[in-house]
Amino acid sequence: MAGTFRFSFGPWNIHQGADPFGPPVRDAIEFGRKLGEYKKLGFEGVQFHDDDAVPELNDLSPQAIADKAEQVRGLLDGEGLAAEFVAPRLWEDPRTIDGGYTSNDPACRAYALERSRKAIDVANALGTKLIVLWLAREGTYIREAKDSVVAVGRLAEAIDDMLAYDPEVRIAIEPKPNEPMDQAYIPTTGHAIALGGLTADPDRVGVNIESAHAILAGLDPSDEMGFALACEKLYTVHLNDQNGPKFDEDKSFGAVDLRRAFNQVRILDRHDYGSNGEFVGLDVKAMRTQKPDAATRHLANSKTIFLRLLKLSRSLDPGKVDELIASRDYEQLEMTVIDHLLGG
Ligand code: XUL
Ligand code: MN
Repeated sequence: MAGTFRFSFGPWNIHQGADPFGPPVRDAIEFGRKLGEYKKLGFEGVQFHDDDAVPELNDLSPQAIADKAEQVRGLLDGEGLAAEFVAPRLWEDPRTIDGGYTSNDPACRAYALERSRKAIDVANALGTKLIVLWLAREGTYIREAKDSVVAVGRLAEAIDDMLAYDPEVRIAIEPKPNEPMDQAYIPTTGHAIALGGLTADPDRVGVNIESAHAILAGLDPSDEMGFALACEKLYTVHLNDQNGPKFDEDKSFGAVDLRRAFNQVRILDRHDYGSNGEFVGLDVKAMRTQKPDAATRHLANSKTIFLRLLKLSRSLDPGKVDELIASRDYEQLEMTVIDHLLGG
């Protein structure tokens, strides 16, 4: 209950503000300068896509990939930072147009497996054993395009390939119901955990729950986290917020619905999330309107909101809550929670 938390985010969370309808509005910030921001903002962990650490890795030899990743490890060590995870970026290459592991083209599927093994090499050089799989294009725009039974089998086989490639690696699947695809094959936490059960080593397959993705699926993020915690599968989180079922907004944590954020903090804290070294990860974007000199404020704000909600969760009188639960007085429980959130 009284654990402390370590926070992480990915370099893509400091970005230039481009969206599908308009170009960047802020200058690019060089990777080394981004790393320099972490400690200043109070963060200890860095989340990576494979090519955040090793740009253009498709064109590099295994030795060149290892050398470049070692160089990044040196930068991390110099800043006193740890790599939290590496995620293979399987949604930009022309070979992943129709998906990676579930592509109908065997050559494209082979590329996806090879790229995933390279991501594991990068993770090893950076000093982490955690791989995040956001299954971006593993789905369809029209149902007839793929056979869903075959597709799920291919996802399990791809994960098996990674588990066999490195017997120590752990895989955190990041479910998302849609975007970029119309329908994704792994839309929710339950799907992700069940997919892990189809693999050769379910004990090494868990989840990364993103608040916004759960909300897009019409689900409550704290209950999604609770489900994963009950299954001992919550390897990491991507906290943020989302204003209803529209495009993935990646808003600052708690910025839309403070009570929903409060309940995420509460379930994590009450069940000792972090006690096995898990980070509290953020996946938040600065608004496109934000001027360059303050384009990291969303990160600091999200962390501050988390810590303020943590204080509120820990100061909510447990005796009073238990009493209201025992008497099934949920109207008063609701008012007690709201009073507490309002500082009353
Ligand atoms: C996409 C998303 C990704 C993953 C990492 O919606 O959340 O940034 O978190 O690949
Ligand atoms: Mn995410």
